[in-house]
Amino acid sequence: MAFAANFIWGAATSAYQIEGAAAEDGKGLNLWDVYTREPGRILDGHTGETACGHYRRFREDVRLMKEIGLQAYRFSLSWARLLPDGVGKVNEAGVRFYDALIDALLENGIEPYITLYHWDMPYELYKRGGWLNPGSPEWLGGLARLAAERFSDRVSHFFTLNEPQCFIGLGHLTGIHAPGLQCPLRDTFEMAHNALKAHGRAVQMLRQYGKQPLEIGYAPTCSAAYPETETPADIEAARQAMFALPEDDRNWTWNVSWWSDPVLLGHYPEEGLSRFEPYLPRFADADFKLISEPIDVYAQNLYNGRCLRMGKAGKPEIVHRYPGFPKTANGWPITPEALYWGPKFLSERYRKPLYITENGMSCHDRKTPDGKVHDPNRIDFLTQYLRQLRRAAAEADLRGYFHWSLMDNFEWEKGYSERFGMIYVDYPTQERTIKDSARWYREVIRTNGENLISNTREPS
Ligand code: IFM
Repeated sequence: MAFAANFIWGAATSAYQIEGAAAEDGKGLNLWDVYTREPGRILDGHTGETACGHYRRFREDVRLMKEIGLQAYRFSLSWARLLPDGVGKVNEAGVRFYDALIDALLENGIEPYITLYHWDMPYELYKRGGWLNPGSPEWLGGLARLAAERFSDRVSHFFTLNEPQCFIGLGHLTGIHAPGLQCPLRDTFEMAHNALKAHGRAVQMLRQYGKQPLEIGYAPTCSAAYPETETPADIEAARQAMFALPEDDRNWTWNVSWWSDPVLLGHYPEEGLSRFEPYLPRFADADFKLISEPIDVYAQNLYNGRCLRMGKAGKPEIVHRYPGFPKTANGWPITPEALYWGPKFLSERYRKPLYITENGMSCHDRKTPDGKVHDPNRIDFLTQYLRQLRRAAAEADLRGYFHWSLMDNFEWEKGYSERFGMIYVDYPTQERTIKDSARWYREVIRTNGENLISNTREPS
């Protein structure tokens, strides 16, 4: 099976991770501006204040995207750049920045895909209770309306939330991300519910104020489950594990079903309603109508997975990784199977067209004396993963793939120590260098993935 002829090949970023210009042209403070200034929060005290300087260098970055041959670029809106207080007065300089970025993309034949929320809540809204405030769905609705009114004449692809698992779990349970809280479980379920309602409200506003028919999606993350062998029993074990809930309640956000069942099936999973009962707020029936406001596409960020077999007791059992199992520079396992089994199981359950909106790896990249950045590990990683995705194309309605990331950037609590980009950024000079993987990706795009299989065996 091949990728569909209209399959989209792109790359992704997020505002706080690349824009910089944290205090320029009327931008308000967001959670990350405040959090990164606290000693000890971020490796080596890094902040996103300057990041990749994309706010000033976006034209150069769009030129590089064109050189790589990208068909699409997924970026997020800095909420506080557009609405410094989160609601109310619009910062026109912020609108002008995104206008110019969108125009530059279109002039270069690159389709813009906007993510509304990639973790950078305006600080003024945090002071009002953040996601715990029952008004938070309306706040995101306001951002969605603004985005529709100002950008949807030229942009027709929108995603609402990026990885709610992370901004609730890492931000409010473990506290390793902004705002750095370790909240009671009860609060986090209420925040999650508000975030899901915010997703629904954003969908409504995009539809109502969109200037053309829009393709709207939702972009959670997951670790896919894949079977040890392709026997029906192991496949079933993986399928069950893919949608199961973590055993440790304080780890509850790391799952697929709590975040996606309500959006696509209109209810929380039964298993969760009984397991988490002691922590749950009261849910109104009307909430589920809002949360499951119809969307057009499902978007999945997907980096790796877990191997499962069916145990003797008829229960899924984890197959532990052997010593020396391949891993990325930040220690994530390299499991290409995730890009076959993940899309397959997600499509079976949710029956929606699917984008992979993030996938990639952190490598110890550096510029060598020949002036280049050789990243064979990334090419190998992507070759293996994309072959599996190509296999999934036979069983899932796959619409596109966005590499994470377009360029090296601020990797949250790890600062600038992790390099996920296809473009190398030398932070002291802000010089960009296209890595070998980007040149290779250009060929993937040009051949619509056919070069992934030339001279090599198809994955079985
Ligand atoms: O950099 C992050 C991104 O912001 C969200 N998804 C995972 C990426 C790599 O950690």
